[in-house]
Amino acid sequence: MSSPLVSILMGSKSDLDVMQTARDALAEFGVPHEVRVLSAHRTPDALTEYVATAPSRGIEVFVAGAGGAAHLPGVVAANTVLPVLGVPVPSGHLLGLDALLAIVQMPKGIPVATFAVGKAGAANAALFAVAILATKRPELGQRLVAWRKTQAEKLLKDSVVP
Ligand code: RP5
Repeated sequence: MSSPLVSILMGSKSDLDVMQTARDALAEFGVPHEVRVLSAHRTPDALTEYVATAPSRGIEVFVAGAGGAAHLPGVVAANTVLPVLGVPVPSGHLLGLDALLAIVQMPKGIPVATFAVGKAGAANAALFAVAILATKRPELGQRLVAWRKTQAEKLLKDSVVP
């Protein structure tokens, strides 16, 4: 795979089941990416160092998933002006509502785009990353159009419920 364009970050290995969905979607589009487990509160120095050096490796978009008091996407956004797509991961007693509110309620000035809780959000964040990259790469835009066409065809094929 050529040098990564997207960084998929997660706060814990326990987020991998959800974030694998983003990884699979990027792989489906042939978008080179790298995946790291780095935590805003457990490994803050390693996280800021990683985010600071990512653009020099060609990273253009971050997809960051975390659960609980999900600081990760906000801390990534605090350290870069590249787009940060936040995925609330369901974990613990509040099942992702905590992470959703933590990510979506970023105070004015440091934006994080927030997606749905769980695998749907992880998939959509990856599709959104492809859309961002497609603004400068027409072939990716064509792949997105074809992907949506296939999705619609599948739905229509099974649209008649016997
Ligand atoms: C967050 O805390 C992680 O993103 C994860 O969703 C949650 C729980 O982490 P573990 O205790 O499972 O490592 O930092």
